Amino acid sequence: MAKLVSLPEDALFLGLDSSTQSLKVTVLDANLQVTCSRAVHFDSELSHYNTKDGVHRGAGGEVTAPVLMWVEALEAIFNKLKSDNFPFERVYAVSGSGQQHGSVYWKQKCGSEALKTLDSSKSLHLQLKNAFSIMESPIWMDSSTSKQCRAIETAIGGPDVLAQITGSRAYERFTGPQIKKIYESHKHVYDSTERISLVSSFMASLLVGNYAAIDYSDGAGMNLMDLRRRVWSKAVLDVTAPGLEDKLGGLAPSHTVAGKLSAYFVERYSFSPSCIVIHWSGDNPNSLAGLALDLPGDLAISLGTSDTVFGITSDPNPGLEGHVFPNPVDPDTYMVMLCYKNGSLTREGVRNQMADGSWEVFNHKLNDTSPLNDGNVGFYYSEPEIIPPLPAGLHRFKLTQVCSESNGKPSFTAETIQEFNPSMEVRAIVEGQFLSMRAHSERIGMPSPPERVIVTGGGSANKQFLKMIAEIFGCNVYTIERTDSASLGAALRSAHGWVCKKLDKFIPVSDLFKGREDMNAVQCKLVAEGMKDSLHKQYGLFACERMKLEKMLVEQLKLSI
Ligand code: XUL
Repeated sequence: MAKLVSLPEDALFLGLDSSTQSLKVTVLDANLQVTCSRAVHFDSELSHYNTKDGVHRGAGGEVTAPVLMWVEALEAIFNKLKSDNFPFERVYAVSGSGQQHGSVYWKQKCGSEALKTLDSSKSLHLQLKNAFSIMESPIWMDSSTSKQCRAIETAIGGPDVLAQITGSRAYERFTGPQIKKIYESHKHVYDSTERISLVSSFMASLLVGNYAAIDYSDGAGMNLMDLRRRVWSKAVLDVTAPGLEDKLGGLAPSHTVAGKLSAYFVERYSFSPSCIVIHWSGDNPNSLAGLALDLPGDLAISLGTSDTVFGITSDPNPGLEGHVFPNPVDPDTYMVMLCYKNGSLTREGVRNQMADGSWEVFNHKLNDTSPLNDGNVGFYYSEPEIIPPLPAGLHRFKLTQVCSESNGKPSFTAETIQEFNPSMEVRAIVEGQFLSMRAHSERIGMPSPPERVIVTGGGSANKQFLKMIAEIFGCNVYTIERTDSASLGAALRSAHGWVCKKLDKFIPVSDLFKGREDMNAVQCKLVAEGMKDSLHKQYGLFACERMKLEKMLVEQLKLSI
């Protein structure tokens, strides 16, 4: 029987999630059971900031959010807990999750000064209204920095060199290109900035009453950090903006302590003065923690508006697609992430056209066809895709296996096809999406087969999809019924960080789960069994052929992959 890591009986651990549209909180007790959760919705509850879906959209792809709205949301959520008579004094640690890549600019002389001299009888946002050099923070939805991305990549020696150093090629939403744009277009604002925080480290700064370091996992979403050495890359800083290192401050392992909760919150809400703040991290790293992925080979697939794949590996291979971040709950391993733009809406488009808008009909059609779809493969992009970078469009091919070549390996010919029948079309879209996930996750360093796949998001309700994922990936597939994996992950990281601090050493987060198998985060359900069998092997060959077709399409459409 595994030894239980004991937590004080009365302890509560808070996980906040400052996401694009809301601020949420999830509270765990000493058995790591969720005892309470609350949320503040930006558009409706802080409507004076006039956001739509939590953001302001400007010209040329600019997307920002008001920094003071995030501050006010923090007050609002604590006020809600206060009116619920929440026992703040039992909270041992707080951590959090922030939408990745978004950045906050603290004004010279005003920022840290304001944080350090907060008066607990006054509201937080009023005291911080002059603390920022930029009131509108650029966020992950911003796509206005293509020029800066290309300039950084060229100056550093190419996109692959940047990916090798930082874990990702340059992306418009990443913080380095965003900072470069501010430096180039508003130099005086850049010069008047004392510290640049990420949304995650910004929220942690509010809680500790001082500038908090950026954690390794979220730091890797900036195109500025040396992924393996976990320091700012001087070479990349030099091609981004002058004097940047001083403005970024330090980096810290995600499971470590950012500081004690500031007197402001202790006095205003009656938190215990010994309550600590564990470094915040990005929403995707927190979700990885919230889904209890903890071992190399664990993979999660979220089937939503966009599809996201993330997993843990000890041997990442950063390249021209996807992202590699340090694992937020294990400094020795890495988290890989792939974001697809064409997810559920594209599947629904095919369902509407080919299956009378019904998932039932869609699934019948899937059953009419067999795995591998008689060699019929398709690429379905109703939106311009990121993986691979292709414009909206449809491409259909028929693969035919030809006699083994002299080296004995099977080879294929591919013929362009104009139309598939509805059943083929239905299988081609889903099989194509999952084959792409397998091929790209292997390319970025996930083992084949993975240890297990956890499927979340709306699409995880479709049993046929789960069966197909098990066949394609060749491993068991599980589902987890949680919609708040980021705030749950933050609450778990809060407990994990508190234990590591108490023991004065790092312990694997899985040690926390031992003996607590009934807790929400680890309660995943086996929904489909998969095997490393001949079908898995055959799908592997198809995945390779698909990658060749994908490369050809990218070259044909004159876009660099
Ligand atoms: C990840 C990304 C989004 C945001 C959403 O790279 O840009 O998932 O983190 O909050």
